[in-house]
Amino acid sequence: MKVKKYSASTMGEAMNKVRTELGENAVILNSKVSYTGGFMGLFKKKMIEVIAAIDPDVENEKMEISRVKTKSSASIIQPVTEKKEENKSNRLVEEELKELKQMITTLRSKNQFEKFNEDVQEILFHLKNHDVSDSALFQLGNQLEKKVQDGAMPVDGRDEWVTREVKHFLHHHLRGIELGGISYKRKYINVIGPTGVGKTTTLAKMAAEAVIERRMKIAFITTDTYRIAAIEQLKTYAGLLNVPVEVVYKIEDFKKAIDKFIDYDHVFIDTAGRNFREKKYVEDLQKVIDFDHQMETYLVLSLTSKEKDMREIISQFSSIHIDRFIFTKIDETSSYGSMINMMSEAGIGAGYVTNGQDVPEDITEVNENEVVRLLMKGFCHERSSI
Ligand SMILES: Nc1nc2c(ncn2[C@@H]2O[C@H](COP(=O)(O)OP(=O)(O)O)[C@@H](O)[C@H]2O)c(=O)[nH]1
Ligand SMILES: [Mg+2]
Repeated sequence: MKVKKYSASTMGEAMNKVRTELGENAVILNSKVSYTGGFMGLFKKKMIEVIAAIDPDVENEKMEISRVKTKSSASIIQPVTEKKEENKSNRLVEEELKELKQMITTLRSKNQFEKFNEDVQEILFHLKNHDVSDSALFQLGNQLEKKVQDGAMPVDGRDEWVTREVKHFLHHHLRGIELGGISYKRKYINVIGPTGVGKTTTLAKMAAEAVIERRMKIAFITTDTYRIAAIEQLKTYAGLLNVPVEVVYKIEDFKKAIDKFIDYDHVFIDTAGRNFREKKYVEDLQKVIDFDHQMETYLVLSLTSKEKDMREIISQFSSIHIDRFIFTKIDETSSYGSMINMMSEAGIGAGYVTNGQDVPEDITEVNENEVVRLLMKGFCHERSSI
């Protein structure tokens, strides 16, 4: 608290002094009139004495308030877009919070695998993280639970035991479904699927294996004539492998290409996403190639897609018999369960998984061991870090 005394000949003058020195918020504590000087009671000078004070804390607080006021009034004149952005991000944060709350509530309220032994729960949660379907998980859970109750789970080497059991389960779960890459029993190898999933890149990887490792005489045909870049892309790979390419615009070109490659071991056919959605294309092509005996068809799906979309794609391409799936871009996801779900739902096995853009190396043929290896990724690590 700052206290000061002011003297002036008039009250107005005194107040002016106070205002100038202490500001508008000064408080008058006391004021009195006094007389100075003069002679024998005459000619005395009237003086006004004022004691005023100011509290610095109050002053600071007021200054803060006035700053806040300035800020908020500034926000009123913010550009509308900025305001909208702010509202949008607030809404997003609110939505995320809501989602998180829901997740916590779900986690708290039910552990869907609680009826199983803890060791069983652990593998089920691991596979659930991979998005393996609940129905498969409950089947696996029931089987494992029984074995655990019977004391079949060893104290040492539990991870290995669980891995073997998962493999055993998948063997049954996917029974009757053929896994594995090109059989080399059919001349034409055809990749179909939506644009951008990796058909051309994968076809080049598959062809490279035939040329480099199997020393086969192969050729490419492309019917993806919608984009110049798509033709150039395949021509580049063909150039690297030193094999011919025929670009096919209409069914007559197809006939000519087939004649041209009559003495080749295999012909790898690249397609545009839309080809096999067009009934006419399929009908025309069927007149030239005996699909059942001469063609092996791979439907390419990206593992980065949602399962719902994969189902939709499978049904869109149902005009043609699909021999096997190829799951691409597994390097861009950490959950591989959709592979199992799609295979078991559609009754179609997988030929390959691809894990990168590099041709020819980023491709692996699928077998049971590979599926289990992918699904168990991180499981042993999780356990040892507990
Ligand atoms: N990360 C990743 N990218 C891939 C993979 N396979 C293909 N791609 C990329 O996906 C994009 C589309 O591939 P492309 O073969 O042209 O697809 P298409 O339209 O189905 O023929 C290209 O950039 C490829 O390099 C893969 O396994 N992993
Ligand atoms: Mg392509």
